[in-house]
Amino acid sequence: TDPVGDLGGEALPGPVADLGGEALPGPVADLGGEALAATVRAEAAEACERHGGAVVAPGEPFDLVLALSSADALPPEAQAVREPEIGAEGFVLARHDDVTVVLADDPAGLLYGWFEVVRLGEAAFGEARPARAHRPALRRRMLDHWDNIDVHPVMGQVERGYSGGSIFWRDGAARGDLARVRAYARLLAATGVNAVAINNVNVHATEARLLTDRLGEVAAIAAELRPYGIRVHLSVNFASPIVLGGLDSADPLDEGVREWWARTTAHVYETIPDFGGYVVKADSEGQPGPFAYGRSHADGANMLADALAPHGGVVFWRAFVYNHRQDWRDRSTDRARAAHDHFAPLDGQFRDNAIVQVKYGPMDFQTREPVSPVIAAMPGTRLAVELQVTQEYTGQQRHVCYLGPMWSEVLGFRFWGPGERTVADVAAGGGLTAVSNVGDDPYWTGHPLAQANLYAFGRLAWAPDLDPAAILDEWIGLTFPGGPGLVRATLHEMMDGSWETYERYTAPLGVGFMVRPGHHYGPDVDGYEYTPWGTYHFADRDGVGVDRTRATGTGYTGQYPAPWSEVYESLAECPDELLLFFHHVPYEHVLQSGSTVVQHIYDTHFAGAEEAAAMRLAWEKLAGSVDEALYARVKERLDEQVRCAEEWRDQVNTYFLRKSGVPDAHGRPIH
Ligand code: GCW
Repeated sequence: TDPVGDLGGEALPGPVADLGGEALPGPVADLGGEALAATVRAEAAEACERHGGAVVAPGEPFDLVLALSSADALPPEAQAVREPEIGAEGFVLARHDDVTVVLADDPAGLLYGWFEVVRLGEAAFGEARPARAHRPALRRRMLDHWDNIDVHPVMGQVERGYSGGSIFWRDGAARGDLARVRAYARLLAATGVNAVAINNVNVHATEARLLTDRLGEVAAIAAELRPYGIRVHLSVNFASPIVLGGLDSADPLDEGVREWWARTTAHVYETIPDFGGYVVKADSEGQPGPFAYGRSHADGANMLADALAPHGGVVFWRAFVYNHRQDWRDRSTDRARAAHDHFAPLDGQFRDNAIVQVKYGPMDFQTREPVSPVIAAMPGTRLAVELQVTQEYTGQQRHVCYLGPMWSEVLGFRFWGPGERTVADVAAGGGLTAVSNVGDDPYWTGHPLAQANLYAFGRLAWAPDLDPAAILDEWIGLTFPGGPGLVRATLHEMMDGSWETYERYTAPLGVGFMVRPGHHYGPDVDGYEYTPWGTYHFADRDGVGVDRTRATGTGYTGQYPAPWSEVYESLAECPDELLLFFHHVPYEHVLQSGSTVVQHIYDTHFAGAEEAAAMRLAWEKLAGSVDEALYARVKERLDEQVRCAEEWRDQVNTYFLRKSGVPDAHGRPIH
């Protein structure tokens, strides 16, 4: 059968609400089933070994039962919590009569139920708990690795990676020993992630071949991820028919090209029957794409979707398309507009298994951006929202910056006002994806505390309305088990507000960038100001900010539906934290907070640097309470964070004092 075809891709009408996660048909091959069930059994046996207890045969007394709802002889405790439909990957958890029950319709649900028991720890075996069904809000919960097989001359092995080399690739090939990949799969499954793309979206020559003659290496990695319910995806090069197939075109409407993709994709599925699909960055930052043939992004995406459809695969087609060779003198071009300008007109033209993957903001993973209006503009298209777990613009895993609160704000954002659908509701049709922050570093993420971001991503993809502070609390409990209360309290003190701290000492009021070009670490206020990248702040002697209004600016505010099109347009109503994203204002402009723009810049930069120093003091109290090597690693990073925060403070404050001539109201030292 052809499950994707059943939905009639072309005909897909109507509102996003109709595109709910459940509607997208599942994978054809359920290869994972057996392997997943074996994983749950092995996990349970290992836990018994570590904590006492044993896995027993039916008929003997037990404290915990993990059962498939379809099992022939369900014990009465499990029968009691039965539901007509738990659904893919979901589970019911209950405790009654001193027995804890996990019941699921499929082995994946058992796996996630098992990890819920692990999360609860002893509490899972304490007081009675009424049966509660847990179901993932988003069907596709995916991490994209920007990993290269070869070490790229400029970007290194992992583009924007801050955790050492790749966990998948080494010395020009898939690692011989993939044990760590298996451990990674386990880690991800425990957070709820179920899909991974294993190579960079910038697909260089060597990596392009993963699709064809190097597919065996992909299969070897897939075999390690499968037992934990994680499906492998590949980033592919749009020009593959030329660079791999020897054709003279990659035109998506050319029959020979389409046939090449169909054949190549069929071969991928012969080798990896539960392969997830493709990720594509096309016509973006130098990557090839359909524009070369005068075709649209829908044409490009649909060609790949058609090749994948017979096998149940999907293509994630990125909406990160903009002109990266802009003339900085040209005030009419606005990079923030680009994704919407390119993609909104194509709504309704994408196949049902083509998912348009949209960065959460219109620019590029900045510390503070408005939510991308593309997410509201394509009701007839499956959309995935893309986050960045790797901290390219948020301290590169040298700074503590817990991103849970940012993502939670994004996912809970309501384009159409209170009571209306959230970003997470829209993303249910396509998924939530993020750039991974993991490498071959022994702590996984370079900065040990950056693990919390990986964990929070998976948890929010499963349940977007979870409270980020509660997620952090779970992570602390799982990472420092049995640690004294001081550890928990200190980590909350350091991390709960760390995103806002980072925001305070870096680019102000949503203006973005001001980072060193190229590597993007540390301050350089004018670093991008006269470059072709389209990321400007327009500071002059009178004021700062980008006029994106309809009245006098680039018109970007018009890409939002009401009420936000009005709120952002209005100087009085625009939220302070985004003011300079939407408006160019004089330095003495008074914010809603009552402060002027320039005084706000001084105040937040002094405060942010002080908060970074306080974070380090807090950590120092933990000497002796946490593992020594881990203590040292975090301490060394905090030293760098404090240094760098002061550098940011001084460069930004000095810059604006020199531009504006307005002194700090409190007379603090500005250079
Ligand atoms: O943020 C930018 C990064 C690039 C990246 C690009 C993208 C993989 O600086 O390194 O390329 O975004 O998202 O494609």
